[in-house]
Formats: sequence, C-alpha cells, structure tokens
Amino acid sequence: MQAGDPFSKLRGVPIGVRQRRTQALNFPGKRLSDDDWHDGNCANYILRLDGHKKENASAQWHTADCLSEKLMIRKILTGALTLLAAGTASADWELNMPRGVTELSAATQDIHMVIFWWCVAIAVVVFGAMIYSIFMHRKSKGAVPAKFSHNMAAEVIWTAIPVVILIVMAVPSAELMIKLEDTRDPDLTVVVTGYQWKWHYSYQGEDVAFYSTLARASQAARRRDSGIDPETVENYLLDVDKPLVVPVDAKVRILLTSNDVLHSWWVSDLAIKKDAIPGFMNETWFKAEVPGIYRGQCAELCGMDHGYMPIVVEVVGQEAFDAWLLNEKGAVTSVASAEGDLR
Ligand SMILES: [Cu+2]
Repeated sequence: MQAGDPFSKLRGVPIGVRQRRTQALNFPGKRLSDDDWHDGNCANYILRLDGHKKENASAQWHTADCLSEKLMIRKILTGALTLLAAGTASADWELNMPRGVTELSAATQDIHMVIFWWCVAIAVVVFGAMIYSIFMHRKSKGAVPAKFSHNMAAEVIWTAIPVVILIVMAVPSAELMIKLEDTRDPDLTVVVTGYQWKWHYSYQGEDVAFYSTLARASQAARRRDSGIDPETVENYLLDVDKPLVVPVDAKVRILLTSNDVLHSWWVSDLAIKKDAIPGFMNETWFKAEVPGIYRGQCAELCGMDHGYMPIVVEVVGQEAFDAWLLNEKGAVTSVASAEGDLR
C-alpha cells in the first residue's frame, strides 16, 4: 500500500466497518475468486478495488458479507464432522432419554415416547402429502394450479385437528406434572445448595451436612498439561468425593437453592432437573426403586467450572443408610468434640 493511499486508513479496521466505509466511497468492485476470500486477503481486496476505481472498471460489487458467510459455512461443516467423529468414538452413546429408576421417571419416558410417536405420525402424514403432491402434480406432468384462495372446510379441519391433538397430549402431561410437584409427606428432606463449583447437602433434622466436590482423580486429570489421559480415569468428570446417600424406596424431598449464581440439579435417572436459584427455594422429590449409583451434572451454565460440579446419588438399602447416617453423625460429633478439646 502506498503512502497517501486513502485505503491505508482502513488497515486494522474490523471487516464490517471496512465494508461500510468502502461501500460509502462507492467503488466499483470485481467478483473475486474463491481463493481471494480469505481473512488475510481483505487488504488485497480493498487494494484491488482501488485499482479498479482508477481503471473505472464496472465489475459487480461484492461485499465482505460473502467472506463471513463462507467462513461460517466452513466452520459449521467442520463442527458437524467433529461431532460425528466424537459420536462414533463414544461407546455408550445413547440417543433416547433414559428410563430411570423411579415410578415417575418411567412415566415421564412413557409419555415422551407416546408424544414422540405422535410427532412421527404427523410428520409422515404431512411430509407424505407434501412429497406426493410435489411429485404427482408437477408442472412437467401438466398440472394446472387451482385458483381458489379460501376454503372454510379446510381451515376448520386444519385448526380443529391440532387442537384435539394438543388436548389429548396435555391431559396426561398435566397429570404427570402434578405428581412431579407433589412433595408432601417425605421420608427424608435434603437441602441442596449450589456453589461455584460444588454442591452442598444438608439432611434436615439429622445434623448431617457436607460438600460434594469433583473427585480427585478427575480434578488432577482435568488440569492443563497434567499428562493424565482422561480415558484412564473412571467416571471422568462424573465422580465426586462424597455422594448424596439416600435410602431405597423412600420419598426424598429435595429443597433446592443456590449460594451464588444459577445452577441446576440434574440427575436424569431420577427424572429431576431443577434450577437452584439464589434467594429462592425450589422443591422436587424422587423415590428411587432400585439401589445403585446415579450420576448427574449441573445443567445451568454457572461459570468457569460449570462442567466440573457433577452430582452422584447413591441409593442404598434402609439398613445401610441408617448405618451411614450414624457414621456421619459420629464424624460430626468427633470433629465437634475435637474442636472442643482444642479450646
Ligand atoms: Cu453450576
């Protein structure tokens, strides 16, 4: 670029601004080849425009929008390919929602499947009619379009049918949602508090409370340049130091809140995904019917380490739970008495 060149002012200016300013100067441009559409060639592009102005060429103006559009398409394609590769690489990749281990998680999955098949049937009918019409009544077959613009009967039908479908779907959904919200008469209540970036569990009336943070093995492996292959860590980013322990077949009420920002307590096997909101107490419940370990994650983007605050719920038999609770209380008492001894 020569000194005194009016385009030298455009150097280092963001593309959008350059585009506007260049357009404002109203230069005739030239349609450039694909290779010219690269980020670094913007200066060249503007220089070429300058040249064309001098030659008073009348090629078509091509905006920098084309550049961003092409880059965007390239990025989307690369992203989709990466996702596909990741999908095939993961062994336990599952498409459908899990059935879970509570009566209501099973009911939720049932209703999900019923509505899914409704949608499939609607899609088959609608797209079937559309594809059939496009194919059978195409111009090359000599189809002549009808001239009418209103049809009362058609309008009533295509309004009434969706209304009926929505009502048929809404009734069982509402029934299930009422059950999901019914937190009365719990056997156990736990206050769950979200923190950046861990969970705190407090067993009401039991004097047991603790934090649950990402397990050490995951913690170590997630560090940059840790040299640890995450593939070698069991339940990587899905394990905690201290899980929430609850008895099987007991109605556990969860009172959910947050200490800082929005979090969300999400354990799909228990059919729970509820927001933890600072200054607000949300309620939910579950009754796990199968003992086991159920994993979940924070489902509300809550900051830098949002991906590092998993949830682990351990469902055990009543006796094991009682023993665990007694042990936890003992730990609390021994810590308290140790503190007392130190005073
Ligand atoms: Cu969170």
